[in-house]
This record gives sequence, C-alpha cells and structure tokens, in this order.
Amino acid sequence: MSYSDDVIARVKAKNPDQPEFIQAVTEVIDSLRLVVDNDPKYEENAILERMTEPDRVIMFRVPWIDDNGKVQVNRGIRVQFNSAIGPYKGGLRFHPSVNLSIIKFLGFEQCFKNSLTGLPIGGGKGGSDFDPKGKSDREVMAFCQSFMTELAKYIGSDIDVPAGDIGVGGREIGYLYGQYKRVTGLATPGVLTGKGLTYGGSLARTEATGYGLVYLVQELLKDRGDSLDGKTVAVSGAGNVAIYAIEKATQLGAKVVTCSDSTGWVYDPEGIDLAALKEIKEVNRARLTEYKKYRPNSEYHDGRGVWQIKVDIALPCATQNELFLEDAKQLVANGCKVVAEGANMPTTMDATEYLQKNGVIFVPGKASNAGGVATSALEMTQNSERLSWTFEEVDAKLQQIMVNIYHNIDNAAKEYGVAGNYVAGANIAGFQKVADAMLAHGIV
Ligand code: NDP
Ligand code: 2IT
Repeated sequence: MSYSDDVIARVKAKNPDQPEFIQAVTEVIDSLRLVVDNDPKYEENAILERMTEPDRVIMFRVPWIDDNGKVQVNRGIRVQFNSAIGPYKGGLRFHPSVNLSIIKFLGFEQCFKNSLTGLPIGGGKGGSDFDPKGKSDREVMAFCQSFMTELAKYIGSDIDVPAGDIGVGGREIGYLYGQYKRVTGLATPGVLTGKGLTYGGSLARTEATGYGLVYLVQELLKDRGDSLDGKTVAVSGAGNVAIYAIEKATQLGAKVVTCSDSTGWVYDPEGIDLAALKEIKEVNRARLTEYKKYRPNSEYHDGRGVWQIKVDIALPCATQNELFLEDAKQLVANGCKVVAEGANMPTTMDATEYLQKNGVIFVPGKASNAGGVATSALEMTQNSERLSWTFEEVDAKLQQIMVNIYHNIDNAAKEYGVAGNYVAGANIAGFQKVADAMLAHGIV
C-alpha cells in the first residue's frame, strides 16, 4: 500500500465517528500523492501522521444562565492543530451542528489555508454547539463570557489567536475580548482578531473574506483574458462572507442574482439589493423572507435551490457540504464556468470531481477564502506595532495576497503536471511550507 493510502486508512480507522474530518483529510492526502509517495522523507518522518493528529484538543463545559433564569450547558471546543509555521490561528463557530468532527476538519484545512496566505500563522479552530439565533444580547454575552473564562487559559497572541466564523461576528468578538481582558488582566488586542475598530480591530477585516474571494476570481479570469464585468453570479449564504462577496462582485461589474439562509433562498433577476440584504441580516438579524418586502420583483423559495439558476460563476458561501452532485450537474448543464468556494468545504467530493471533469474551473476554499484569515494576520501585525493602517492599505495588501495565492496554486498544479487542478495546486502548495517547517523542527 502506498504511504498516502496507508495514512488515509489509519485516519479512517482512528476517527470512525468523524465524517467531515475524514472527508477533509482524504481530499488533501489524495492530491498529495505525487509529492509524498515519491520522496521517502515524508514517510520516514511520519509527516502525514503528525499533520493529521492535532497538537491538542481542548473540550470544556460552558454553563450560562438564560433570560428565564434557567441554567444552560453547552460544549466548548478548541483544536490547536499545527503550529509549525506560527501561532495557532482560526475562527470560532457557534452553531448547533458543531461537534469535534466539524472543528477538526476546519482546523485541519486551516493549516494549509494559513500556509497559502504566505504569513506566519499555524492552524486551529474552535467553537460551540451554542445557537445564537433568537438569543438576546444579554444571553449571547453570558455565553461568550463563560466560554472565554475557560478558553482564556489556552490562548495568547503568540500561542493561539481565535477569530470569527459562522455565528461569531463583531458582537461576539467584543464580548469575548472583554472577558479575556477581565480574567487575565491583559489588554493584549492581538489575542483575538475581527475586533471592533475602537479596540484594535483592522479596517477591511469585516469585508476581507468576501472581497478576497472575488479578488482571486478576478485574477483567475484576468489570467484567461476575461473579467467579472457582465458576468452573472450565484451566491449561497447571507452572512459575512456572502454579503461582502456580493458587494465586491457587484462593484466589479457582475450581477449577483441569488443568496440564501438556512430557511430559504432568494432569486433577484435584477441583482441582489445589497442595502436591503445588509439591513435584514446585519442590522435586524432577520430571515431572508423579509427580502421580498424590499424587492417585490424578486422570488423567495423555502429550502435550498440557488444552484438551479443559470449563472456564469457560482460562489458557495454558507457552510460545508451544501453543493451536491446534482447541483454540480445542474451548474454544468447551465454553462457555469467557475466555482470558487467562499465557505469551507461547501462542495462534496463527488460534486468537485464532476465539476473538474466537465471543464469547470474549481477553486477550493482553502485558497479562495484565505483573504479572511490573511487579513486577521494583518490585524495581528498592526496590533504588534500598535498602529492602524488605512482601509486602502489593508485592502491593497489583501488584493496582492489573493493574486499571489492564485499564481501560487496555478504554478504548483502546473509543476506537478495537473495544470488547472486547483485542488491539487492548493493542497500541494499549502502542504510544502508546513512540511518543510516540520522537517526543520525534528520529531516534535
Ligand atoms: P455567518 O454566520 O455570517 O453566515 C453563515 C450563512 O450561512 C448564513 O446565511 C447561514 O444561514 C448560512 N448557514 C450556516 N449554516 C448553515 C446550514 N447548516 N445550512 C444552511 N445554511 C447555513 O458565517 P460566515 O459568513 O462567516 O461563514 C460562512 C462560511 O464561510 C463558513 O463555511 C465559514 O467557515 C467560512 N469562512 C468564513 C470566514 C470569515 O472570515 N468569516 C473566513 C473563511 C471562511 P442562517 O443565518 O439561517 O443560519
Ligand atoms: O475559516 C476561516 O478562515 C475563518 N473563519 C477566519 C479565521 C481567522 O482567524 O480570521
């Protein structure tokens, strides 16, 4: 059995109850075959075995009191996956579906993504099965304070730097930072990113993941003598990543005709009204059912369906495993040319394969959504030098990082004889830097 097959089999046997983690590991190792099976140093140094076993997993009880005076208990998790190239870095997800498998898949992916940014950040991820939906601000604060009371023992600006993800935005980061400061006595802004602008946050961090996604697509099109101007785009999700992907794509001349949340989806043939979407989601924390009030000519449908719409470009920006094989078939039948992931692992493995085999340019999230964490690293830099850069400075650096990522994964794919396969390109390019650092550090 090859080294790569052997490690995949061992990871499956060791983690039988973790399907998302197994999915992420299988996809990565599958595309590293050309590298790891052709050079004995990886097996001799057990690089893949070490990369697939997190440095540590911290799991803890999060008790808090709801508005009815009832004691609630959630589970908190932080997976510190790999610090070979820098402090653990990655978001916190608050969603009822959160479990160890999901946090491990996200932490594992984060190691390669963070490597692709070119910045010195290792990989980690955390979260809780807490559901912020329908909770009062006081309940969210009580939960965040309890969560951080425990998490504070394990993080630090040179140790592990959490940020947002699904269900964790500016409000939650504010409460988490307040409690970090209170329990440790340290006013160290670099311990969290995605902070508010009055206490060490970076301009453009809010926009960074969505903008970065579109900057990468822009470069990919430019490389083919094309542009976003006049393109029709389908976006899924209606959260942080989706909103700013829609904003940037629209600014660059594309027409985004869909968005979705966990209850339903919107088709707006005239192009999504961003001001309406922001008011519904960012200000009112409401459902997409409200959208029709702002745009009577739009359609609202329950359930899922954004991938049925005929578009040139699809940007899945909601969650893992939200674009299935039948969706991929529909996109291909409709002439879609590019699928770039804003979310982490939104495309199932069979859907990815179908898109690639049918001539669709497919960019995996670890490359195309890396602008968020890259800008988090820029926030850490600003915190270290106790300065804040202008929006334009941060945005220009973000653009350059996304351009570099595109060429880096494009070149890696070409170098290994799989030109245009950006799953392979991203995994290989992301892997190499982490593996080289691990080899330099010895067996640790
Ligand atoms: P938000 O919480 O802001 O938004 C998430 C959106 O996706 C919401 O519209 C939500 O709908 C929808 N959604 C979430 N879970 C599900 C589900 N199980 N089924 C259907 N719809 C769902 O999160 P973000 O925009 O920050 O994150 C979106 C994706 O992007 C995630 O995969 C995240 O890991 C990834 N990502 C985020 C980065 C960031 O900087 N924030 C960086 C890189 C990647 P509803 O409100 O109804 O739940
Ligand atoms: O998946 C991700 O890259 C994020 N949620 C952002 C992580 C970060 O540290 O900014």
